[in-house]
Amino acid sequence: MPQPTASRVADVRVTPILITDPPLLNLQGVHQPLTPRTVVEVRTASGHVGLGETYGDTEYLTAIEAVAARLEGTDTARPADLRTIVDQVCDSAATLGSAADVPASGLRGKRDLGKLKASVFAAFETAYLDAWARVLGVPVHALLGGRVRDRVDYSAYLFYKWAGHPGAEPDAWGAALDPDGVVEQARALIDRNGFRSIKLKGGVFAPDAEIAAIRALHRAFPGLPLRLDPNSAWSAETGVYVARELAGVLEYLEDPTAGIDAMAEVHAATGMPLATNMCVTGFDEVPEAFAKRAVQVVLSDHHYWGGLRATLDLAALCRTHGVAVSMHSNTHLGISLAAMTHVAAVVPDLHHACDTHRPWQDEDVITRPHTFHGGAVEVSDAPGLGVELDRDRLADLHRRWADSDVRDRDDAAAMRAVDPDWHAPRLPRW
Ligand code: GKR
Ligand code: MG
Repeated sequence: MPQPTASRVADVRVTPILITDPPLLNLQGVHQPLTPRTVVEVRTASGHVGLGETYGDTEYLTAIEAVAARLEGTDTARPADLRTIVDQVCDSAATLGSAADVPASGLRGKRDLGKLKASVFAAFETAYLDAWARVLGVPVHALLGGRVRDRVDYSAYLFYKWAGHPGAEPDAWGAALDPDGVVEQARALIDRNGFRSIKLKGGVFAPDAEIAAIRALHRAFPGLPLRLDPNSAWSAETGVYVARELAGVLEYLEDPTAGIDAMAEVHAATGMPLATNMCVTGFDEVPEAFAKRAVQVVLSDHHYWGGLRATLDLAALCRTHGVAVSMHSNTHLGISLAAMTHVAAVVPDLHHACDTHRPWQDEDVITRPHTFHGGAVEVSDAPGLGVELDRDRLADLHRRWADSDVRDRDDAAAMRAVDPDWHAPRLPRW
């Protein structure tokens, strides 16, 4: 048995990094050449190190650094103490300044203090669970209740895309700006990773152009489940139109329109299953959305739902109400993918492949980046998350952060490099 003090926190390190990102297009603009992430390390008295990875934007980094300074002596086996500290830090306006009242916007639904707390808690909870599991010599999924599958399926996540960032050489993926380009991109992602379902990020071109791209994918990959996600770019009326055009072609339509009422309207009119990572992104939004039958698939994301255990709570809630659960993703590296895979391994009724941006990143901070076989990541039984930090790589990516003035992800600003008048469109755009 480990000593009772073995799981106590001796030291915490927070490392902001910048990672390269291709020019992926979305409703708001385009991914910047460099995007921030934060890596959290929690070292226990026994010398075990637990890892967490999350957003790197200033609002998160400020809170994460303030929390990190108060964690020494807490017990990784008692995340409740962590929650108290996160609450205290995030409730202190002096610590957070204007980060506490960011207006609702973006591609991940509402932004409020509760969601900030959930995100900050999640970054450390993953590291605590990783550390505690390493102390015990068990995988994280064992602490979450035990895996019910050996592999977790992910989908090919397609983006409309420029050939390269403005002023830079084309990248290896090339451009995808029409149905042929989208099909070619799908083929490249599937050839390399074996994905068995496909998601297209929409909201970039007018709905008919995106309908044409989905039809082209349907012809090129008959039988593969397809999804389209315009990030709420459409009115309810346009959502109904697209849902009717793509009936029988889509597995589900993701966030066709903004808000619970409009989503409910699209579903009621068409019967199309609707998924969301925008109109239900916190537990407080669940009752109304489920009562109005606005969503049929909730896309969980431990990074903002409040961690790995909260993800399981969400899955249980969805199960109770006959709503499916799957997983949302944002630009991320291997620590996040490991955490996503451990929690997905435990959810009993996961019937849709999870999203991941990971194939778009060509660098990582772990020594043995994951590979996808048949579109799936194998669930690790090694202690903790089963990944080890590549400290040289982490130092390189931190140096890049220190040498740069990029501190926040801003897709609209990146688009202004090409179109100086660009601003994220008012909704609905179509
Ligand atoms: O990476 O451009 C992107 C996505 O649009 C991302 O920011 C979204 O949060 O993938 C996400 C989604 O499913 O809405
Ligand atoms: Mg989405």
